Amino acid sequence: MIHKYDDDCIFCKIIKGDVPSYTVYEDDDVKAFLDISQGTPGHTLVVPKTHVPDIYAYDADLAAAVFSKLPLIARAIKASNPEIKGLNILNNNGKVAYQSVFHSHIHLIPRYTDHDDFG
Ligand code: DGP
Repeated sequence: MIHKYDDDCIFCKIIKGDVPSYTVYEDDDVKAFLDISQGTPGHTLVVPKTHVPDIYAYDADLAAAVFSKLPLIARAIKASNPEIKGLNILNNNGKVAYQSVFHSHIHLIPRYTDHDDFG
């Protein structure tokens, strides 16, 4: 796959290695790295290596290449810490949906404690 690169995109710079990140997983199509916030330890972002702004720009091949990796990466996150009890998977599209970086990415957010407020 030929990867599109955007000079102004922070995630393109991370993928290229020009901005440092902590890599969780990488192959020809995707890179997974720790989110800078780490408000929840292990919070990981999975990004396509080609610059696409959001879900609307995916074709079926790119969707398969990216989303098929989620179980593998989820298992790696779970295996990294026995305290992890669950995982949220989140993908924001558009400013009103709280997207702040316009290179598509999927949040994998591990959860550590049991709580009863989700019903
Ligand atoms: P979103 O709001 O869904 O667009 O999430 C963007 C996420 O990207 C946010 O949780 C913080 C993360 N982020 C922004 N800049 C950087 C960076 O330079 N490095 C890393 N590792 N994460 C970043």
